[in-house]
Order: sequence, then C-alpha cells, then structure tokens
Amino acid sequence: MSDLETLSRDLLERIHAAVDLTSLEAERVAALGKQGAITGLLKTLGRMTAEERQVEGPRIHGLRERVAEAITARKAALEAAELERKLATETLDMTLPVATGPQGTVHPVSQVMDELAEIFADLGFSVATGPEIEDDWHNFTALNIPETHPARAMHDTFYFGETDGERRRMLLRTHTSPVQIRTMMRQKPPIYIIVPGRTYRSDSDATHTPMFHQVEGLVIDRGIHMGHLKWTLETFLKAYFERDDIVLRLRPSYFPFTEPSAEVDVGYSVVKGRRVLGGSDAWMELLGSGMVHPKVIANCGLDPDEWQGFAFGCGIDRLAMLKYGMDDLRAFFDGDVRWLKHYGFSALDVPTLSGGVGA
Ligand code: 2NL
Repeated sequence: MSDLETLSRDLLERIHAAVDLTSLEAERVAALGKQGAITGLLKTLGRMTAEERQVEGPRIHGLRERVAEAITARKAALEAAELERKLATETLDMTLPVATGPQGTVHPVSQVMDELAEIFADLGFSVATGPEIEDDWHNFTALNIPETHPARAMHDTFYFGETDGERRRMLLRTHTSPVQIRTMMRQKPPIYIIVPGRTYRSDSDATHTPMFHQVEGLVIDRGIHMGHLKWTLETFLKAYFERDDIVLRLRPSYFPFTEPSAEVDVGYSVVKGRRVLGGSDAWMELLGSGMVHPKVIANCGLDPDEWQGFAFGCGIDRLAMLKYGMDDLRAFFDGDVRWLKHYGFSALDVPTLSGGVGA
C-alpha cells in the first residue's frame, strides 16, 4: 500500500471515530489546517516536475476532497445525534401556570398625556418634544427673563456645575417653554403645538415634587387674539373633564413671556364634600396663559408685526389629580403597584374622542 493510501485510511478512520464536535475539529485541523498532513502534501506539489505533478496532483487533491467530505458527514451525524439526545431528555411542562408577578399598568400621568394629545389633535395641534437638559438662553433669556430677573430665582433652578463647549451654563428645564422656543426658531408659522413633558425645580413638599409634569400650548399665526385663547382652553377643558358646563374666568396676571397675561380659573361646586368641576359656585386656579410677548417672537427670529400668538401652561399632575380624584401628589412618584392598581389604566384604555377620553 502506498504512503498516501495509508494516510487516507488512517485519517478516515480517525474522523469516523471522533465522538464529539471538539475532537472532530481537532482531526480537521490535523489534516487540513495550516500545519495539517494534507496541507503539507499539497505544498510538495510545487517542488515536483510537471510529469510527477500530473500523477500526484489528482491523488493528493482527491484525498483532500474525500477527507473534507468525511468531516462534513461526520459533523452532520454528530449534530443529529446531539439533537436526538436533547429531544429525548429535555421536557417542557405545558401544564405550568402563566407567571403571576405584580402586573404593571399605564400611569395616570401617561394616560393624561395621551388624552391631551387626542383632544388637541382634534383642534389641529401636534405634540412637540425637546431636551430636558437646557441652556440658560432657551430656558430664560429667549423668554424675556433676563439674568437679573427675579423669576430666575423664583424658578429654583437646578444648575449643572459645568458648562458645555460654548461655555453656556446648562440646567434642567424649569418649564417646557424652551421646546416652544426651539420650535419657533426651526419651523415656519403657523404653529399649533402642545408640549407635554418633565420639568424640574428645586422644591419639595406635599404639593411640590422636584420633578413634575407640565403641558404648555403655543399658537403662532396671523391675527390671533385673547378670544382664540379663551375658546381653545374652554373647548379643551370641556373635552378633558367630559362636561359641557365648564366655566372659565380669566384674571389679569403677569408673566415675563406674555403680554397681556391671564390666570385661568375654572368654576366648581362642592358635592358631598368633594369638589366637582362645572358651574361657578367657586373658583380654582388651573392654568397660566397670555398673548406671546412681542420680544419673545422677535427673539425667535420672527416679525412680531406679522405673527401673533397665545400660550398657556399648567401642571399635568394636577390635571390628573382633579380628574381621577387623587389627593397626594407624592404617590405619583412612589412606584407603588397597589396605588397603580387602584388608579392606573389598562394598556387597552386608549383615549379617543368618540369613546370618551376618560378611558
Ligand atoms: C403656568 C404658566 C405659562 C406660558 C406658560 C409660554 C411659552 C412661550 C411663550 C410664551 Cl414659548 N408663553 N408659556 C405662557 C403663560 C403661562 O404657564 O402657570 N404654568 C404652570
């Protein structure tokens, strides 16, 4: 028997004898790897005469092919055997009950945000969002609140110790207004947006949390006046509280970014010791609002003689408490599943105007 036949028998025997994928791989490397026996034989072809090569070439290449085929076949057999072993030994108990851990729900704040988006979409508003880490200019200066303005101190701002690359002082936005500023600078009017989102102020007691949720609305168009503002808020609150007898009272007020400014009170009555919105027995303050200050419009690169608008803002947490009857703001942020079970919403309670936004 020639050396080549001996080698062939030896290699094929070893491949058949490989008991698992690891030892089969070792055989592959020993035969076909860089230092492998067959690779070594292939290298000898280069040193042969043309005649020798004509005889030896097909023999060596044939051997390489047979060995490679044997490895592929052995690999398939080993894998099939492994699958058979698993199928025979591994079992799945189909009678096990479904996992019953604590079940989450949609948070009331998320529910109210969805309701706001639905109601305002019907009035032609879209939802805008933006960064929670802001710079001084977008959060204050553009809104006509200069460096020395007491409103900056009033906002109890969380400042970052460092500045960004342009040496701007960064902060956690104290209201969602910087998103409206960014929208006015980016987008050509007319603009009809609401901006719901997280806001931050260094304040913490029974009625204040350092992080809270705000929604602001902004309209920029031609010929906008306070009448549009009042109608929009009335239409929104009637849809939100699902009552036609919602009455609003606008009181003169002051914000640096609106002129004139108005505090919006909503009428309520007391039924069995609970405040019920509707009517005008008594009033509670619900929103801040006004006509966008011409300086704010100009700061965003728009001509205040051409474009006017109104804006408003209010707390989402407060809107949720009033509608769904919670009395402690802090419970909103405890993440207590029992509280959520009581007040939370199913993922399928999607607010629609036709189905009633109250879920
Ligand atoms: C409040 C008062 C308000 C605004 C927010 C606003 C935004 C821009 C321009 C002008 Cl970009 N105004 N927002 C206006 C009036 C009141 O919120 O009491 N929030 C809880």
